[in-house]
Amino acid sequence: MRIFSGIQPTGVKHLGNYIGAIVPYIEGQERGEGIYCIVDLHATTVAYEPAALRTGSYDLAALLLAAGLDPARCILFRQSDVHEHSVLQWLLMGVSSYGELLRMTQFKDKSDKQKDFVSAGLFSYPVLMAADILAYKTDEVPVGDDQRQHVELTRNIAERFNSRFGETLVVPAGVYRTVGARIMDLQDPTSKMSTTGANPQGAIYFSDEPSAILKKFKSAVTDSGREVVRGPDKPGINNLLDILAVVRGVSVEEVEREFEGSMYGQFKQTVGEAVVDYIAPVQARYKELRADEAQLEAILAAGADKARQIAAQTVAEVQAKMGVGPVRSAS
Ligand code: AQP
Repeated sequence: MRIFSGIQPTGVKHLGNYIGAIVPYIEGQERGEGIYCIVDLHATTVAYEPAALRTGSYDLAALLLAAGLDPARCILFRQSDVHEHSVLQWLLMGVSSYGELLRMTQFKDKSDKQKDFVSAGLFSYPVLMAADILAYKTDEVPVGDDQRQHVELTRNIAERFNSRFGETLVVPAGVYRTVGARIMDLQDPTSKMSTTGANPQGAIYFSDEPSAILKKFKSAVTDSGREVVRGPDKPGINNLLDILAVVRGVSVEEVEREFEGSMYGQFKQTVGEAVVDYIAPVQARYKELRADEAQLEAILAAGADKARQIAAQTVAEVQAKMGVGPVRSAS
């Protein structure tokens, strides 16, 4: 069982990234061969600061290690260190259609946010993501719900390649949490919690102090009702129920039972305190690990060496099937 996922080294990671992706990564390294990639090339598709991108890879490596990734049990590496990703992206562009890329909702959302320049990289981003995944003959891709469309595209690309050139690539399955696959913005609970969200008060960042976290939950948008129960017109309460259920490792129904008859204010206070306690140990370990940049670089370099061996094999197979490069022996 091979598990692969990528995460961008941009901005400070938030509770949505943690619950939707990072926690499943940790679980993945217990279940199979986990391969986790800091996708710095993806981050170059929108406006960015080069110096912040470089240090962002160390920030993210430290956070992933603090959360529980263990380099002895999984492969953790930086995308740009393994050139095979970019080579495979180009090879897969020939089996990706312009029309399907145009339909990607993330491209539409992110291109709308770019003021005066939409890069071709932003448009072809999902093919690089497909290359990231397919390079490792991945079985499972743990991601948040917002990546569903990209995983579907990856499956289509793999199937199209196999039917045109012969069975070569593994068609991966997206794996999404049943609760917590889409953590919503605390100020606008109809939008996902996001690094590039409109209001920083809507996201819980790993750099937030406990007092800031409690304040954000206190001001979380709810509704005019009074009952702490799920409902179609209660996106704020639904989100807080999901968060508390995940953080405590219980079902949403159990949380509803506990807060029967409680006021929204009391419920929000409890969710805030639970989140503070949940992320405090990760925040503390992060500070220690982030202090040793040389050690982080060594872990990423060792991970890249392992990843390259697997990806190079896939690229060689793909090139051979496509008739790209010299004739190779069958070995
Ligand atoms: N709100 C969320 N709830 C659950 N999972 C989420 N993810 C992102 N937001 C939520 C998952 O986190 C993983 C890493 O995401 P990324 O760093 O590659 O960035 P992203 O998907 O573009 O999301 P961000 O961090 O919020 O950035 P922007 O603002 O650019 O959209 C992915 O598995 C993602 O599904």
